[in-house]
Amino acid sequence: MGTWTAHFIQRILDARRRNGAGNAKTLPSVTQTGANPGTRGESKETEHGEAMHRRELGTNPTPKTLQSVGRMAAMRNQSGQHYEAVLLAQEAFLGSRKAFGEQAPHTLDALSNLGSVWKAQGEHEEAEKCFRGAFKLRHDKLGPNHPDTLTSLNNLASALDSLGRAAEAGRLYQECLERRCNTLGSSHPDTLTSAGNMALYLRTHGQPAKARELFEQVLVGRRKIFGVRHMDTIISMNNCASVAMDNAEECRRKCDPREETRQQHKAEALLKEAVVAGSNYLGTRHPVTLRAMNNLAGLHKDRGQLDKAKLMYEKAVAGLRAAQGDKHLDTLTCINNLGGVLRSLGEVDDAEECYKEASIGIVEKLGDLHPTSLSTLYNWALTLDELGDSASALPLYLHELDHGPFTGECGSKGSRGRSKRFVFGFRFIQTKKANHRAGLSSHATHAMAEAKMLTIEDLIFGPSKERKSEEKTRKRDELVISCLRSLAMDAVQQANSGHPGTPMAMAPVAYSLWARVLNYDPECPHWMNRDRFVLSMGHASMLLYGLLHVAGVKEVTQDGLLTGKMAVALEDIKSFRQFGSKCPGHPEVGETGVEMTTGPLGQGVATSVGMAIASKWLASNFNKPDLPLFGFDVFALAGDGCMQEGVSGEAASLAGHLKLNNLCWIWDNNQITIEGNTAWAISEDIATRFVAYGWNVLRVGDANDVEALTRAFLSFRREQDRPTLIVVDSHIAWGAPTMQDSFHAHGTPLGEKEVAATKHIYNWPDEKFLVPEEVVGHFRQQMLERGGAKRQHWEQMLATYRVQYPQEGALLQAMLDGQLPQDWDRFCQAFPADAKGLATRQSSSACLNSVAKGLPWLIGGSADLASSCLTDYMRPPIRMAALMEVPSVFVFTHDSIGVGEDGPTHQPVEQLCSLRSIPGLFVFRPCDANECLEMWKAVVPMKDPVAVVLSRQALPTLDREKFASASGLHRGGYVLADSEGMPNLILMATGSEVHLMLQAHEVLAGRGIKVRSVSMPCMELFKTQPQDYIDSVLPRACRARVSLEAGRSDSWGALIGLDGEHVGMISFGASGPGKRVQEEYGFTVDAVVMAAARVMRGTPQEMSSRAQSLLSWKKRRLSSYHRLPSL
Ligand SMILES: Cc1ncc(C[n+]2csc(CCOP(=O)(O)OP(=O)(O)O)c2C)c(N)n1
Repeated sequence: MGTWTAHFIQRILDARRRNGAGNAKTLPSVTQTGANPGTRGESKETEHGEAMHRRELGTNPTPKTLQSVGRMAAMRNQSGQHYEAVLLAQEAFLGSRKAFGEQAPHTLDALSNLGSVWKAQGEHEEAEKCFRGAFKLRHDKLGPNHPDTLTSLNNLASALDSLGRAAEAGRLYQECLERRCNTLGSSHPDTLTSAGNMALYLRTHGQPAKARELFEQVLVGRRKIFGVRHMDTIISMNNCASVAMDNAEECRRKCDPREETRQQHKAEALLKEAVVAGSNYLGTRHPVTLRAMNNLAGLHKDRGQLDKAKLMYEKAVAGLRAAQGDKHLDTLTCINNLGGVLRSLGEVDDAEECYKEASIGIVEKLGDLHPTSLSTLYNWALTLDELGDSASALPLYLHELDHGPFTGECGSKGSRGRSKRFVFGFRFIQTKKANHRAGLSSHATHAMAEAKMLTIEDLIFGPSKERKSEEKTRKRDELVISCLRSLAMDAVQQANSGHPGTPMAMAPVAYSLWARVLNYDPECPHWMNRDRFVLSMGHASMLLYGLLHVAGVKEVTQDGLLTGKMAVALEDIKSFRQFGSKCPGHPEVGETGVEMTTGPLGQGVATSVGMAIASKWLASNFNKPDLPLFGFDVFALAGDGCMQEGVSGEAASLAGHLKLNNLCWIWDNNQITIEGNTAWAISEDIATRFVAYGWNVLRVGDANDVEALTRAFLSFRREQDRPTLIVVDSHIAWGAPTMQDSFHAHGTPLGEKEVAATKHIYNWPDEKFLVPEEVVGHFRQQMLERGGAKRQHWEQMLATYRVQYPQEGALLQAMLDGQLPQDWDRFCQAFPADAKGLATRQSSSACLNSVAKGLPWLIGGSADLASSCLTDYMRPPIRMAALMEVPSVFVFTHDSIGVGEDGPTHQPVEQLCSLRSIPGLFVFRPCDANECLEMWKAVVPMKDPVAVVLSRQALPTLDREKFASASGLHRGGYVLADSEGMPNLILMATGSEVHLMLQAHEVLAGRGIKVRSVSMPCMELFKTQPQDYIDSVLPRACRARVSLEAGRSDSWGALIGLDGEHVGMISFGASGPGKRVQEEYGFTVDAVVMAAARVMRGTPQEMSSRAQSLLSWKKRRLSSYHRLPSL
């Protein structure tokens, strides 16, 4: 728990004590049932029992002791003390493992128990690992059909479901159900439990009809076996009632009131039965009874039966208080619901009590920026307002106005139509807020004045003594922020170019993040599990350079060695944007600690999604229950421009889909771009778009509010299910007297006078590039205390990991060193000759899968197109990969006109040449399955980015007895077929055209020409060979050269020279059968033979004739338009 959170909670408790919260007016139902003595007594007992068992654990752990510790964990878990529960459950598991061995039944029970506790805490990845472990061990020991194995399977399915791996979860639920059905019969209680789980799964995954059918079958089965007074039967009643309520809602949407009422009656009857049976048989404090009460109360409320709803909520609150404690989120939510009913009944005093209690408790649990907190605080404000206490209501309204517009979290999680309700909820709240803003202005002025003295903290926690000591820290924070702002102004001014406005606006945001939240050690910036920070708005680079300098980040060479120097020295900042400076105009990955090269808007945030996936991948591949090595978070700072780029939307959609809770984007909502106000170009509701992507959307209304920013970041850290977007309202060039909020401040130096005036406003000395010791100390100290300590702890953990898990440790090290596992290519096999052949995208896919078997960290992605592309296709980030020298492999298919019927839109005749024009990128176009195989063998160890260009149509697999071995690919180009002696004609080709080349070769050789055919799968690789080799393949003496490729000629000039000729594409292709299209565009043996004759005569086709062909293609298009019948 962060110190801030602990402090926050302490303040709530102090305030409550001061306010005499223990004696506060309690709700009628609470007074009736007593103030929860059960829980308190129980917790004392629990602590005593725990201490006793711990003592025993240390000396003589018996199964009984360990089981008791496990039970304690479950009890703590139930009463919402998740952290303590995890500790106890871990203790029980580790104790059992040590005492009885890994496979002992007690150990496996303890492991399952630990999984359940993790799950309750929302740590689904941990839970999944425990359940999977228990399942595997039970499966091996007890067999697949043993009841314990199937219980583990069921648990595993539920953890996977929570992790968003729905398809896998569904399969496992189904398997569990089938196994139980086959071994126990369809009416066995365990089978019914499985059917119930399956039904729940179907309900949450959009199959309500099937879910209803199953739920009803389960209820009938349970009534038969257990009768009405059994927990499982009551659970089934609850489930069937929930389905009926869903149906009622559906009918309301479809305007079918008669069916709606019928469904409501059905739900009501079931819930009443559940409440009565639950109360009599399980007791009024049992979670199942309480769930029924809560649902019944909600139903009454929906039907306008407020008195009944009130009664039922009161009962539920009393039960929850007794069973789960006053502070449990379920209790607080129910109190909030009760508040709503009381308010509707006009019992505003009591409603206010409810909202107050719920607000304090929920803020304590979730932080004051969480959507649930915001709506509860807002409800509280409404009741205070109605009671005439506008002075108290106002700061709550203001808090909500500042942080709440994007928090329309109305739908319950997982319910159908959730995103729609989100959006409607959001609109609704916005309208309400607008009304309140208007209403506020009519409040009495003295109330305003009085209220302004109060802050939300004052209201919730009472006036605080700590404020004074915080004042000192606040002043130091301000100094760092002013320093960052001034450095940006100075550097841009000195360079006389650059972007000062955004660093000035975002300095407090970056400061809050780096100083208070980011787990990053400036002494060791290459620590693997560090949090990542991406400045997606690369033009604001001076913000990043300032941060790196003031935080004292150390330089790391490209080989990963610390030099002891500053990564960004003040001298580097002084030479901002100058030739050779370590501080170029836009940030570039290198020794400076920049994590991502940015500049093209949107690309930084898009890449941050990849980074967050990498963090999850590392965690799921290397973490162990007791050694969680990986789990870093990724933060990206984005501007309006990033949000406008399509790529950010696609990336955000994927992040929402994958539920990347380790990803946080911060949107600088300054409403200014290069030309002026964003309103000129964009009017969509960006925040709502993110709500629809499934993100957690928070808002901080003032970029200078370091405390609110910190709370927002901590709120992100608590989020379990979704990525987070923090919308920060800011002012570009904040503080500049004439430039603030002006688009000029985006990309123009402010001018000496304005810089001086702005520094005066910041209360900062008018001295250039001033970085006082105190500033560095304050910033660095905070980062070192947190990030440094975490890094050191991590390194100890890594050392233990290497000892306990040597195999994984070695794998991790190899990965870090950029080495390949031994015999990584052992699964790769050559292809036999085959005239019919395979599309290279198919052979490449087979090779890639063989490579992946021997190379565990080969990660691929293919959107949802794997079956049609068999790989992945993408282009926008290739330039960045080449610039950063990241060894990514980009795979393209549908390489040219051979695609055929799909037509020119799918025949990228220009791509090959344009890819080849990217510096540092190696472009491969293999001609058959064996070249594919050799290509993957060549690509995997490469340290450069690669583009692989594959055919969709089948290509023959060449007989390598007849032609040269495909291993020639490792030199980029090689002689595939030859004649005796020095050639007097050289043919060159790639990919699909190699086969045409070989046919022409045969004809030409038959005519006595000394022809040589060269396969050129990767020009860039060929050009890196020693000149001797190049000359041996392409002897300078032979200048009669013809290249063949179904692409544009642009990249062939260097290889064919002025005397050569290219048989390729001049215009776009056409739709038709592939072979026909190839013939139409001149890919025939005759055409190649004619070209050969021309170059051998020394009269290659003239350049202008290519232009003529293009012109005639254009004319054809024009005339076909003219032929259109006139209307
Ligand atoms: C993909 C892309 N398109 C266009 C640009 C040119 N460009 C650089 S900054 C900018 C405006 C960005 O506005 P915003 O993100 O609001 O930044 P701010 O003005 O707040 O600094 C544009 C269009 C670019 N860098 N990348």
